[in-house]
Amino acid sequence: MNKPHLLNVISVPFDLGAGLRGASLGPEAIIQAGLVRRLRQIGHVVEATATVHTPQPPVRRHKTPSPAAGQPAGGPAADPASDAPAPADSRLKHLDEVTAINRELAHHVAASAAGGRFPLVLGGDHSLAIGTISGLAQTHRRLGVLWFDAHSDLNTADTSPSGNLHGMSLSALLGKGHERLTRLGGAAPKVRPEHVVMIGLRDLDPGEKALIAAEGIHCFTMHDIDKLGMAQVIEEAIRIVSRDTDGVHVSFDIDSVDPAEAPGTGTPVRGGLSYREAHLALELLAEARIVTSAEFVEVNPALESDGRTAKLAVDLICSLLGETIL
Ligand code: B3U
Ligand code: MN
Ligand code: MN
Repeated sequence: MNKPHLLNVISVPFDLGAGLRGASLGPEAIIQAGLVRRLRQIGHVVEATATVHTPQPPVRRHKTPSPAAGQPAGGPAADPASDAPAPADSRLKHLDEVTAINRELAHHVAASAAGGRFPLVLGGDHSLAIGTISGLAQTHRRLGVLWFDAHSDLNTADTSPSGNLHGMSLSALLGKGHERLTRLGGAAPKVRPEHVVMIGLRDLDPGEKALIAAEGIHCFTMHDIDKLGMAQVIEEAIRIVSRDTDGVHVSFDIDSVDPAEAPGTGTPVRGGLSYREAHLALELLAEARIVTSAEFVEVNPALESDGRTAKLAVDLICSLLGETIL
């Protein structure tokens, strides 16, 4: 295997950036599925695992006044009687909580990266990429980002159909959107569009498509993957994210994988990566030895009974970190 990494596993049980509760149960499920033992078997040194907390209502599996697992996370309601556009903040659900957790997370990740560790963040919903990548940006001035996702997470308050901040994290990192998100943990932008590659896309909103075109963001949609094959896609992606960069981060939304393999996620979309396509992508990245940090997000154990999506996340993390078949 590659040189062993000194790994910091950073758990973030937070799900208020998503429309459904339950992704906050993801880190514990991934750890319980044997992550740390498997990483040590590969030969990595797993240093003390940290959990990043801020106050949020507990996820309940039975009916209570607070949102139940798998139920809408709520947020400020729009006034249907008013035609006037709502001020930006009221269309950003749980902005205070998302800002607070990401500030905390950015500190943890920045300290880990500055100490030469490999930060491995377990979410939680994908709004956490704001904290992870803002933390990384403190040591990596020119970070390459591989964003695996069914969605592009490039909405802003003006384009989002939902107001859910997990659909706005990448735009915030590119400097588009609310200042509290774009300037979290340092000046905007945290990453440059030419250093971002998106893989697995199949469900985009009109404003997201416009931003991709305007910024020239490199995208490999499911159509491209079908046509080219994952090996070629990753070869091209590696070339793009290693050109003129000083680190490469993998932001892996488990909903990039087909719901047949990853049903435990809040916004599943048909036609995703097969089990082997997902593994091959991460195995090829491990072979290329370019990845310096990663996050795995949107595992929602409340939406399934057999824990298979958390187990899949463990398998995928191990592929990325150098576990081989032989
Ligand atoms: N684009 C939609 C849906 C979505 C984005 N990310 C997830 N879902 N997980 C939105 O709400 O922004
Ligand atoms: Mn996402
Ligand atoms: Mn997604």
